[in-house]
Amino acid sequence: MITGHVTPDGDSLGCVLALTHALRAIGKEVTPLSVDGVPEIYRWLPGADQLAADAEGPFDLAILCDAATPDRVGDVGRLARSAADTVVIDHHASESEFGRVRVVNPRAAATGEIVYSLLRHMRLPFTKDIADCLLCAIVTDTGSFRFMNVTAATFRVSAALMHYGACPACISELVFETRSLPSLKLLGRALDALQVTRDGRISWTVITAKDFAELGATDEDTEGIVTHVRAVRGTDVGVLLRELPDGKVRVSLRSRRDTDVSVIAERFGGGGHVAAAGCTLETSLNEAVTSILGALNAAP
Ligand SMILES: [Mn+2]
Repeated sequence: MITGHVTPDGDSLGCVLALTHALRAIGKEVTPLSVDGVPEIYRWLPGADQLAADAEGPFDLAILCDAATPDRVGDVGRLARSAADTVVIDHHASESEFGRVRVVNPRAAATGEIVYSLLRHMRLPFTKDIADCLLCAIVTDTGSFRFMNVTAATFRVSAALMHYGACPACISELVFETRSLPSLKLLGRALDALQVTRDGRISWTVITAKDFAELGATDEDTEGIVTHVRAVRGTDVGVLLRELPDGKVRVSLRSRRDTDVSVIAERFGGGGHVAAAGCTLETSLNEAVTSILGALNAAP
């Protein structure tokens, strides 16, 4: 079995599918999994229709992509725990020791970069499908090569993937420039409610359960909104808080560079990277705003 994390993104799905294609090509029997399904913007990924939300174990081998622990992959974490052997491929810095084999590189912009090196190293055959999946992983985790995590290696790997027919402009258009109508209306409401703290350091906004209901939108439609929240000139941190149907509050944090938002997210049981992190709070929306802004204000 190969799985990515809960609330999947282009990196986790791209890696799961690239590995699935590569391993099937050498005769391995693979079950690709994603507990939370596939967001609309990633349904074009080759093989996306084969991702299952659950499976029956036990498996000979569990591979976790873009996730370091069974907790991060949701319900199928139980299958990972009971698998005979385990591999973790990830670019998040974490204390976890799960996985007999751990291929973890926090300097990689995307787990897709690591998977590329692995496939190369194992001399597995590359196809356009695999290249599309891995370039999607890189394009999405770097915001189309705009984030601080991009390195020369990111471009070298991407150039190699283009050699196999993958197209960054096509992927950017599919993932970033194509949105549902409710998702755009949601962006409008989020920007309308945008606020900046008195010291001008933090810009933040909320999306309420009422907003979601009135627009017929889901949390999937909030993808990318936090980037706009952080865009206010002079601010260092952008925060998007949204009220989910189950009563919990999901928080996305983005920073330019002065604040390590992964530390803040970890304090509330979440995680991520220095410049991009998230967590979920089991409080009211107002309490969540107070807690998160309080923690950010206290941060150096
Ligand atoms: Mn990633």
